[in-house]
Amino acid sequence: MQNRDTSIPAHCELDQLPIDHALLDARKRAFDEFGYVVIEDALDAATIETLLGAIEAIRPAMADHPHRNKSEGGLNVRPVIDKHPAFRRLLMHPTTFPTVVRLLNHYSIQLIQSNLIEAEPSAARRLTGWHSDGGIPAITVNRIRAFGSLKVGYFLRDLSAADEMGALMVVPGSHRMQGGPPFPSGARDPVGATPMKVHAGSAVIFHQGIWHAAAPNRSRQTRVALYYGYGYRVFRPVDYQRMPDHVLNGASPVERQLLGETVTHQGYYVPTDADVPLRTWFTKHFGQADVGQLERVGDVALDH
Ligand SMILES: O=C(O)CCC(=O)C(=O)O
Repeated sequence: MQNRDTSIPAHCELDQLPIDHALLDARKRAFDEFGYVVIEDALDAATIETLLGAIEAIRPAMADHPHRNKSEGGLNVRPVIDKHPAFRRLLMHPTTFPTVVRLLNHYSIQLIQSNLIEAEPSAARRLTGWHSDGGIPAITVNRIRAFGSLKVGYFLRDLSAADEMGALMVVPGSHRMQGGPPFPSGARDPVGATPMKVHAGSAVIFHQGIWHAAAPNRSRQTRVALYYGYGYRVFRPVDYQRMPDHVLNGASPVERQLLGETVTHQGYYVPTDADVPLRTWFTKHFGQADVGQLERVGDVALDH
């Protein structure tokens, strides 16, 4: 396997990101209803090869990583974005990033996690059981997860040939179900469980509230997935506090925002334009974002 990392551009210029409003609106409707959207061919063959090469490049150093899955082998590394330039370059990938922004529908967002998970074949275990995302405590409204984040799952090997190849499974619409989907007595999977039988290079973008798991992997290949989570900056990141300098060095202002940097004292909570340079691009393409009532707080002249 060649360890090339040139196929993904080092920087993605915002103005070069393709914006197809009809497509993004359709994805938003599907995401709101079903809790996920599939983007086929999100990664081209050269990019897949680059990423698989990067995984091999980090494998020796990561073999003893504390988050490695001990039960079945395979890598489980988080964050992964700081481990190789190829992972860093997925931060604003042109095929997924406009959709991420449209679905979150705001500019005050950032990367909250990045995870490489390999699921090796196993007759005995599935790698990840059923859950929705969001940490402790779960923030719910009427027993439904509040929406604060989503994940982009990139799948680097074909998972289309059978149901049990370690694919991501979801219960469509379960982000809107109070208390989650029903599990029939004795059943392994909840009602509606659906494996994402995607081709190599596909991305699945899913709402944090959707119930999901990894399918058992009874194939002969390791399932290789990269998950990049994005969320509103009023919440904490999942798997880092501050990105290392080697990741931040050379990053554009928007990339620094997405990598969790801020400029002013309350920049995560009541951001100035310097804290959220993505705002200019967002407003140009998607209009004014919701700012609640907070822009009225502050120095208000009494005669107005
Ligand atoms: O694909 C997997 O192994 C499960 C991923 C998952 O559950 C997650 O990212 O929250």
